[in-house]
This record gives sequence, C-alpha cells and structure tokens, in this order.
Amino acid sequence: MNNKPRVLLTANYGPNELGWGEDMYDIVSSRLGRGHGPFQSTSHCHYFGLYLIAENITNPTTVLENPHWDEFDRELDEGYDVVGFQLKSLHTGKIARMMKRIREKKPDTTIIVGGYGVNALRHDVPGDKNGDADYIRENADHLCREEGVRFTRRVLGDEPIDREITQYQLPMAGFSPAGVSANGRGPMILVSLGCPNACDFCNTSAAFDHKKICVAEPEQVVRYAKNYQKRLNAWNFMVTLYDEDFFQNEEYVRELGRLLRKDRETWGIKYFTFGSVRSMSKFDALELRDCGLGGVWIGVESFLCGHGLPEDRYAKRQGNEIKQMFADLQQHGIHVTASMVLGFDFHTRENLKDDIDQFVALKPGAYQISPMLPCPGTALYERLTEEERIYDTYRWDDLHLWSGDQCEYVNFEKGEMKKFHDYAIEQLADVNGPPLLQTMEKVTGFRRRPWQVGRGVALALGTGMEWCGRLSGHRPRFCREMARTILHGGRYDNSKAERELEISFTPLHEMVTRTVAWYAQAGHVKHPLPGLASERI
Ligand code: B12
Ligand code: SF4
Repeated sequence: MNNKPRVLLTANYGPNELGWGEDMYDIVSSRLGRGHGPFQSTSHCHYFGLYLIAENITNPTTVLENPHWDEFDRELDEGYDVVGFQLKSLHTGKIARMMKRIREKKPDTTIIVGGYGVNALRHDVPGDKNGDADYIRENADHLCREEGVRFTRRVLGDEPIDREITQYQLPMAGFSPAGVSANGRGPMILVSLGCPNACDFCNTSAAFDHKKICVAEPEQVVRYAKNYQKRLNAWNFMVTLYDEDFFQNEEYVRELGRLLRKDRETWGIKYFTFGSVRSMSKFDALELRDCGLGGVWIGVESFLCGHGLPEDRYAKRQGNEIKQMFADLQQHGIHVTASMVLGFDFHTRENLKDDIDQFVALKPGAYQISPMLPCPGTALYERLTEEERIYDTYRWDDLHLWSGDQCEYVNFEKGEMKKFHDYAIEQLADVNGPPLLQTMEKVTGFRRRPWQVGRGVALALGTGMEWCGRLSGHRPRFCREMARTILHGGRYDNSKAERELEISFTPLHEMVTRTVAWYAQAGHVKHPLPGLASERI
C-alpha cells in the first residue's frame, strides 16, 4: 500500500429497481430476451468504468458495486480522501444522498462524479422537488464529462496523465441460458466513447459533444483480448467491444481483422459490438465475418427512416436496405441484436404497429424495445421542453425504459405506449421464439407457433419435467450437458479454420436435422415431423 490519497469508487446504493417486473440490472431478462417465460435466460453486469479507472491509477483504490446503504456508510469509516461516483440519471437522488452522508462524516473529502448522468445535469427535470441535481452540481468538487481515466489521473496528479489505459483486470459479465445454472462469462474492452452521428435522442453522443474519443487501438484490443484467453483458459470466446458505432472507421475494422487473422492463436476470438446501417453499409457480411465480427447491435429505430427515405430523420439509417443487411449478416453466422424506439413524432397508431411487425420480421436474435424517453442533456429534451411537452411529474427516478409516459406523444393517449411495447414483446416471443427454438423451427419445419401454449402451462411443464427427473431418479430427457453442447457449437464461427485448413464443419441446424432424422429412422419418433418429410433428410 502506498501513501497516496485513498480512493473509493462507487455506484449508487442498492437494491436495484425493477422495470415492469424485471430486474433492470439484468439486461437479458429485462431487455434483450424479455418475455420468454420458462425459456428466459439471465445475466449480470459490472460497473466497468469504475474498474477501468481503478486499474489505471496508482492510488490505493476500492470499488463498490451497489452497496446497501449500511455497507456504504460503514465503508466511509475506512477514511477515504477521494470518493468517485458513477452517476446514472435514474439514481440522481441516491447519489445526492450518498454525497450528503460524506459531507456529514468527512467534509473535506474530494468528491468526483462521472458517468452519463453528468451530461443530463445540463438540464433540470420538473419532478426534482428535492433539488437533487442542484445538490450534486453545487457540492461535487469535479464533474467529469470526458474520458474518465485521464480525468481522474489529472484530479489526483497521477502523472503521466497520457500513459496507456490498460484493460487487463476488468471483471466479466455473466450469462446463464434458460434452465442451465452454469454461467457463461462475457469479457469486454472499451474501444471508444462518444458518437458523431448525433441522433437527437442520444445521451451517449451528447455526453461527449458528438465527438469520438478513442481509448484502445487495434493492437491494444488484440493484446487485451489475448489476456482474456489466459484468464478464461479458452481460445474461443466472444468479447464485447464498447464503441457506439464501431464501423465508422473502416481502417480500424480492417486493421483489427488483419491482426486477428495474422496470429493463429487469435483465430478463435470473435467480437460483439455496436454498429449502424450507415457505417456497416461500407462492408459486406463476409468481410465483417472475416474481420472477427461475431455479433452486432444495430439501432433500427424505425422503418420510417432509412433506405430510400429522406436524410432528415436519422442519418445513421441511410445506406443499404436493412432487411437484406440483416439477412446477409445472419446467413454469415453473425448474431444480430436490434433495437427500436416507439413514439417518434412521425408515429401514428397504424404506422407504429406496422413498424413493429417489420421489426419482428427481421428475426433479431435479441432485441430492445424502448418507448421514447427524452433524456435531459439531449437535443430532444431541449426541443420537447420548448414545445411544453415534458410532463411536470417527470422525475430522475423515471429515467429508464419502463417508467411509462414522461412526455406528450403527438399521436397517442397517455399510457398507450406500454400497450405497443407489450405487443412488440409478445410478437417477438411468440412469432420468433427463443433463439434455441428458432433453430429447432428450421430443423423440424414447424413454423406455426408450435410452442404456443399459455405461459403458465409452459412454466409448469418445464418445471415439472425437471423435478420429475430429480425426484424419480431418472435422467431427464433434456439435461445441462446437452444444452451446453448445443450452445457451445452454435456460438462459434469456424470460417477461419474452414478457409485456412480446408476442413468443413456441419452447421448446427444440419447437425440437429441429421440427428433427429436418425432418431426418426430408428423408430424413436412417434409422429412424423414436417421438416423431415422432404428430401432434406
Ligand atoms: C453496460 C451498460 C449497462 C449494464 C451495466 C451497467 C453498469 N454497470 O453501469 C446494464 C445492462 C446492467 C445496464 C443497465 C441499465 N442502464 Co445501462 N448502459 C450500459 C452501456 C451500454 C455501457 C456502459 C459501460 O460499461 N461502458 C464501458 C465503460 C468502460 O465505459 P463508461 O461506463 O462510459 O465509463 C467511462 C466514462 O463514461 C467515465 N466514467 C464512468 N463512470 C465514471 C465515474 C467517475 C468517478 C469518473 C471520473 C468517470 C466515469 O470514465 C470511464 C472511462 O473513460 C451504456 C451505454 C454506452 N454505450 O455507454 C448504458 C447506459 C449507461 N445505461 C443507461 C441506462 C438508462 C440503464 C438502465 C436504467 C436501463 C435503461 N436503459 O433504461 C439500467 C440501470 C440499471 C442500474 N441499476 O444501474 C444509460 C444512462 C443514461 C443516463 N442519463 O444516466 C446509458 C448511457 C444508455 C443510454 N444510451 O442512455 N446498463
Ligand atoms: S448512432 Fe447510436 S450512438 Fe450514435 S448518436 Fe445515434 S443513437 Fe447515439
């Protein structure tokens, strides 16, 4: 331990909130895979920004993630000189309360506040009757609205400020597929912050004044990814690269691809990242796959902007036709997560339903459906304030996707947007089904919602099968190892090995088709399966 000032980095105190019945801190159950009932997968995440700062300063540092109030209070007694908070707008009240406690206990503590909630402090929300935003603005010693590692080093006098930002010790996210208690680990690397596309509703673009700040060059990304190989003791995995629109810089994408291909040891590394139609239109799916892309989150937002439609709505939607783009990516084994916004000014009851139906037809592997929520600090919030369309009841606690209407939608009644949200989730779950079942759909040829029993019945059946197996001492038909095998096989793309070693792998759906066919031929399947009735066997 050195004698430098002691630093505590913390997020808001817990417990975390539920949003329309799901844990907001679980991105899979609350958003990306919402609505799958007994087939629901779950996940957990970490406050990466805080760990990144901790790794890159030389002061003795403690990180707390959502401590309960008593734990936070007790920790303050350890005597910290500097306390840094990660602020999400939703927790403005909680962070103000934590700051007040610090000022009571040790008034001369240096308080730093960073995170996206800081950008939102540019505006007020009408429901902030407690004056929490004012308190933070007036009592924080430093508000960070730039890249946080260098900012913190500057505050601490931790020279040289511009030395490398390393990413060797970050915690990993965890994912548990439905019914499987094992935890898949999800490593991450921060590539850049901010986005020049400047969509009017976008908080992360506004936070950095629509600039892009690069944190890791391709060579660094490969180095940090190789370190994850050691930590995970695995050659093959998917790493999340945080970048608001990764494909904007074509040279970066190609250089990273070149480096990953160059070294035999990194052939198994795939990445998941964020992209837009406009930036991805500069590549074809095959090239993206060869550059290491394994999964991408694309903001679809609406079909009323984009290919063939005027530029003035959202420029990031210009470029190739989106349905074809999705189909190409998916055919090349690239997993696509898609998001859409409900309640733009151009939405009406009729075209919004049509928008949702077109979104469902994209068959995204995962999805986020967001009722439009104007975030303070953005151009959208400014405009709606001028148009007097922000409701007086709007509080900081409402700054999440499931808070209901906080502003007036041009063509909808109050409360109507949740109905469209629920319609979208229902369609995604019922029409497309969970990812594993989507594969089964291809295999069996059943395309008419074969698993559309009621949620309660499905839940009872699933739970019943599992417990019958346990209680009777018989092996259940579907077990953890089977799920693991299927998930393992489907997650990786073997294109590099195919190309360079000239071997071929059987695609997942073909492998399952053949296996099921074998069972059918051996007389283990009582009823004929439509998908196996043709020459596909
Ligand atoms: C991963 C993620 C999550 C994860 C984990 C979040 C977490 N642990 O904080 C999960 C899925 C759980 C999640 C949940 C939610 N999230 Co979230 N999430 C993100 C996402 C995609 C990436 C954040 C991240 O880890 N980046 C990588 C790290 C390394 O970078 P960073 O956090 O930006 O940190 C850097 C700087 O910002 C700064 N910094 C950050 N903290 C601090 C602190 C100090 C002291 C300093 C000096 C600097 C600093 O320094 C860091 C290094 O440069 C962002 C959007 C985005 N693209 O960034 C949204 C985002 C942060 N989430 C957001 C929201 C609103 C939510 C939810 C409320 C759900 C929702 N969307 O409605 C819930 C809240 C759950 C909860 N209880 O906190 C908003 C916050 C907006 C706001 N005004 O506050 C964002 C910006 C999304 C958006 N586009 O609006 N989220
Ligand atoms: S493209 Fe995405 S990250 Fe960039 S400004 Fe638009 S919504 Fe924000």
